[in-house]
Amino acid sequence: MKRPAVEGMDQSEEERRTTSERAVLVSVRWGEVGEEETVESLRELQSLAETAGAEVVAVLAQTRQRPDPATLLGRGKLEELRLISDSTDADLVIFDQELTPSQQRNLENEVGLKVIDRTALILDIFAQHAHSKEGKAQVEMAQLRYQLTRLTGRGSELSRLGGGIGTRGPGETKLEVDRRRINARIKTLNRELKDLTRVRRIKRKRRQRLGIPTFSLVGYTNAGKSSLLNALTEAGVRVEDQLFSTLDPTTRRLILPGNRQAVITDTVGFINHLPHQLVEAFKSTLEEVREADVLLHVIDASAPHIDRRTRAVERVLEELQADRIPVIYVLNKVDLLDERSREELSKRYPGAVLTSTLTGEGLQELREKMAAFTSSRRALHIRLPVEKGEMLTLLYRMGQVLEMHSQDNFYRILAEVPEELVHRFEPYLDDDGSEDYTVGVR
Ligand SMILES: Nc1nc2c(ncn2[C@@H]2O[C@H](COP(=O)(O)OP(=O)(O)OP(=O)(O)O)[C@@H](O)[C@H]2O)c(=O)[nH]1
Ligand SMILES: [Mg+2]
Repeated sequence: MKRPAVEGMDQSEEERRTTSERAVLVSVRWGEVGEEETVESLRELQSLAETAGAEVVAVLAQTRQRPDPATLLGRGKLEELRLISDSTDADLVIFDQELTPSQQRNLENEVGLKVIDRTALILDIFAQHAHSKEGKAQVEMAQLRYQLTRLTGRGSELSRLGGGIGTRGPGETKLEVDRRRINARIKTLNRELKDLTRVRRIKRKRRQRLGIPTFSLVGYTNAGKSSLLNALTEAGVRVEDQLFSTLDPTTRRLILPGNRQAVITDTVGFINHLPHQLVEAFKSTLEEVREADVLLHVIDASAPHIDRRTRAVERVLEELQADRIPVIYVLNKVDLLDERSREELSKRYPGAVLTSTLTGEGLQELREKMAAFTSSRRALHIRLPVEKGEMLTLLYRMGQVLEMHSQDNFYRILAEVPEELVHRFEPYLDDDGSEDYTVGVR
């Protein structure tokens, strides 16, 4: 709640946070980057800025042959930035592109305002949203690592242009510490995190010993992962229309059709250009993803440029070495789609489950698919007449198609099929070379 500032008294930290800073957004593009991509990226930067508590007062974009090494922006645009910042009474400038420490310094000198980049902004949001001990430690670690790369003997210049966005830590620690102290702090945090990771590992091992399959929700931030966890388990996890509302992993039990026990974990969302310091620092949280038996990749079906977001998520999964875990695609928020986009998306994401956590649509289908993924499965080579569309649908709905190509009037398919469905495909088994190995759940 916003309290009026009392005259003559220092503004409290809470009040300072709720008084929004006025931000100018800047994007400098070069090379082959399309117009559409720039607009989308700026829109996302705006939601990030607003999530951090800023008010966006102006946006400036420039496309150049190549970036200016000293300031990214060319001279003319730099002048324009100065004018806009003045006339809008801005407090800070946020660049969509990563800035080197010297570019940041040059820009701050030229504009006379605090200048931060996308990475610092994301780190700031994480700092505000970290609640648990582990979350705080991880964010602080990421921030210190980021700081460390930017310490080029410029002392405590950060304080020169004020605090606020880009300078906040998860505690109220100011980030003006020198390299030695940063390194010492990183060491302590490392130790703390190791202990916390150990506890989490023990719990996970116990589940694995009991043979309880684990699902992990992954996806772009704001796709509806926490909403889905709540809808499937009544977990009561915080859901908000803002970016990165979840940082701490939540694990819940759930009973799938056939009375099968499972657990499902919700964790931090991904984004385009997720700072690698964060991925690195959130290793223990993200271990939940790497150790899952099945991933539920939640996609906001109503968002623009879905494929780009999906790719961004997949890139992070690769970075986490989680890209070989079986995936169920969940196209969420379908209540916002018309019939045509639904059909188009179902074609583009074959086998995906269309859900709405708002109307409950698709949730039962998702439960069934999850149950199918937990039974042991067999890899089959299948030769299916093209007119057997319903069998293909079944394969996509309950199994996982690994390879498929058409030949004459047949599809030749390699797919993993739940044991209890194998008999339905027996008439279509491809004789040559059907090595059927059993794929079990760890
Ligand atoms: N229309 C519609 N909105 C939804 C649906 N599912 C979730 N939302 C909304 O989408 C927003 C984000 O939902 P969350 O569940 O917090 O998303 P998240 O993926 O956990 O987001 P982060 O934790 O921030 O990464 C909220 O405003 C939800 O109310 C849905 O099926 N339909
Ligand atoms: Mg969430």
